Amino acid sequence: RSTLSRNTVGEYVKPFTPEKAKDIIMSLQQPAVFHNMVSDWPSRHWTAEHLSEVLQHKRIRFRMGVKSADTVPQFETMCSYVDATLEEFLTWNCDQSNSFGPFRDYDHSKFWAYADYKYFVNLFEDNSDVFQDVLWSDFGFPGRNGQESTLWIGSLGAHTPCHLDTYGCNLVFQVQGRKRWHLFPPEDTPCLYPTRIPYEESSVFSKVNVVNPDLKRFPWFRKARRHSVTLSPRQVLFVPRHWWHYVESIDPVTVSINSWIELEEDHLARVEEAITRTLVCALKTSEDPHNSRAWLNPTEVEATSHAVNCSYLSGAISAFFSHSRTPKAGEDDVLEANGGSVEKEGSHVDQTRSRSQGPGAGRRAAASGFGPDLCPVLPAPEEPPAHRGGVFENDSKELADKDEKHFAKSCCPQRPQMMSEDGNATGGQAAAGSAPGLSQALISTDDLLDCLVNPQVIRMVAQLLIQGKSL
Ligand SMILES: O=C(O)CCC(=O)C(=O)O
Repeated sequence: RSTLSRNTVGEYVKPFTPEKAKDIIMSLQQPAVFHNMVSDWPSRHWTAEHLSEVLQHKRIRFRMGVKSADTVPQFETMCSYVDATLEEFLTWNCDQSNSFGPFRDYDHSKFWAYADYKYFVNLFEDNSDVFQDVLWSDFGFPGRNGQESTLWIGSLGAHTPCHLDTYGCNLVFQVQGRKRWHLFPPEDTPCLYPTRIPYEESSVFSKVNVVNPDLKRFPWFRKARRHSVTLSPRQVLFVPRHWWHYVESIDPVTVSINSWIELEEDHLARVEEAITRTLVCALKTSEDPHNSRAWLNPTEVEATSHAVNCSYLSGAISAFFSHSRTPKAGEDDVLEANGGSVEKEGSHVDQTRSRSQGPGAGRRAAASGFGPDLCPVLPAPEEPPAHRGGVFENDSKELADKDEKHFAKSCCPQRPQMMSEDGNATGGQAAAGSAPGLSQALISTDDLLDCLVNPQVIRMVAQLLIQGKSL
């Protein structure tokens, strides 16, 4: 059990020095929870009530979602939005019969509200002193504070659909209430059915509602290795690079603060993101030039033109090269095309690490830090879907149970093949027997995009572009 110690002059002694914490963050390749690292941070007192006093009449945009256990993820494009003060939010959330104010159309028993992904710099523009209340320097990032942080305030059931962040790794400080995190490792990406629609730079969404999966549509999800953890106040979760996550508020009010830490590998990720943007914008604006809102996540300002996207891509490639010109001693400075990895020094530390130290070396190195003040988030034992789910009653429990049985029989250990050797489709709709006859609508723009901008395809395109420019 973790304990909090004080030194002889009564100051808190943190379990890890900033150097040690950073060492752990930079080498650990599995999620873990830090304890006793924020006991003296002023922001530990940032309850929603406190923030409503600090922010006074500031109107904040809340995402409104339905409390349901549908199998389809509630993407941000499907939600509605309410501009309200925190005080109005708290009134709606506490006095549930209240039918006035900006939330009047939202029955509290049916909806949740989420002021999510709010950059401090926008929220506290008149009050930047509060940036000092967040001290990521304790984790080995000197000078990093609220300026590089985002705030999340939600009601019971508020959640973020399953996605991975393409840039950086993440530190999340839980301030008020508890949140349940469902995490999946990057190697399980095919089992998460990645999609770029809705499009948002820096997020790859999963088509699966991971707390109530439709296993008939997404059979590979059965193989995904869920790691679950409940994050309580004063704990800090470390989310390693490219780990998928679905996050839900399981208390009446939750407040959390996070900061994404940039990594060397982000230079390659920026090239990949620029390629993705170019393809998504080209195809979606050709499909319907007037309706970008249907596919563009509300966090994106607008669909960008092809010219802008190409210059963004060129900029990302130049930045990639300018950050990988000087090789570090002992590392390859050649681009090698070996069918799966074309890497340049510093471009992809995951693989450099596993080449030089063997798989799992990062985990082992950090394992020395595990103990009462650093708890690894472990794979969840296999549970029937009804027990792993979100905070709401599972409407389609029976259906999911049936699916489980069906797939226990039919799911093979290898990933299903899309094409047989003779080139015929063997999986998905076309092989189902009950599939609709061939029609023009068989392949939609989104079907095409799902394949074109699949992370594995984009990785290969980025590598070919970089290789072409380095000759
Ligand atoms: O807390 C949430 O709802 C989501 C947080 C998240 O996605 C992140 O910190 O990357």
